[in-house]
Amino acid sequence: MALESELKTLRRILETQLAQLAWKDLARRAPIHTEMLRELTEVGLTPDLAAEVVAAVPAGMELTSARRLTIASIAQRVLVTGDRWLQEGGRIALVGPTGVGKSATLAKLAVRWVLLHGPRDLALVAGDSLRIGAHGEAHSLGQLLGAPVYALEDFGELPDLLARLGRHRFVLIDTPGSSQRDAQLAGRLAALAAADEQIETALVLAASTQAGAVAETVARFAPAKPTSCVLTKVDEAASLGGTLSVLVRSRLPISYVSEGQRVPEDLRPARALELVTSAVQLARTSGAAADEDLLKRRFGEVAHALA
Ligand SMILES: Nc1nc2c(ncn2[C@@H]2O[C@H](COP(=O)(O)OP(=O)(O)OP(=O)(O)O)[C@@H](O)[C@H]2O)c(=O)[nH]1
Ligand SMILES: [Mg+2]
Repeated sequence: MALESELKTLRRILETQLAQLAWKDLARRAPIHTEMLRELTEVGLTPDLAAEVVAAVPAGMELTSARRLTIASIAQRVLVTGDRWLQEGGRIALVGPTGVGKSATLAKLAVRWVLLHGPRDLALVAGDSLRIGAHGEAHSLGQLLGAPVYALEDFGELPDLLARLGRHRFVLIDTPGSSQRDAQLAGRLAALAAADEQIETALVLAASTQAGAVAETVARFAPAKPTSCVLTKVDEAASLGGTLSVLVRSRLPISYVSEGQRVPEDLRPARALELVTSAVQLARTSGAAADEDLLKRRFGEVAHALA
């Protein structure tokens, strides 16, 4: 056992040294590629995505062009839906962790819809009725907009309700935020997904959360089969690259982006290039600096494949 652990340690030391050599070698042969790996790491991109994007930079390309190329190729991988909901309507259930901005997003979408199309085709559903106060919020919004509000006691009531709401072109369904420990969560989400084929489930994600937590949330809400996500609190995000990497990897398109509390101003349809550019600018203004050792460890192994 002792020998085994000693061998493991030796192996790790050897690997670290090989990675360092590979990184140094890469820095000598392909300085632009190493610089791009460094910058993308500062943006918060995950190593696999950074390496994939940098591998496509042709040898001998100058830095400015390399920057432009990598930004464009990340943007190509970021999926977005366009302004579909506000143009065409739909039956959208907003799900996500507590406090990420589901109800705020719903309010912004509802007000926008009324400004564009009037209140006639809009209906709001509060799946939130178990929470004290939430009921009232939804009702005052509905009253303000002149749109009906329906409160659900149980998600099982949803198919019947939606059948009755047939003529409404835009139905927004709010759901209560559930804590991680909520044992009923999976069942509730599955019921929601199975309730009606027309229901689109959108996962609301706070960009101010760490990328690791975003990945965990995406995995946790997978049973709800979300077809897109809304990225909120972009105004509070310290870094965007990690979250964008998670969304690229999970192939989850972004529908709308929220960057503030104002209803309805602070909501816009997601645009890929805009998001990637913000991620880069955010890294620049926050002065994020990638640690040299981290870079060696992360990219030493892939260095041979590059350049
Ligand atoms: N800065 C900032 N705050 C936001 C944004 N979106 C929502 N908020 C705020 O975040 C807080 C929580 O928002 P809610 O809409 O109540 O969140 P929720 O997901 O409905 O929460 P639960 O119903 O408790 O699960 C509120 O104070 C919102 O105004 C945003 O884009 N930026
Ligand atoms: Mg809410």
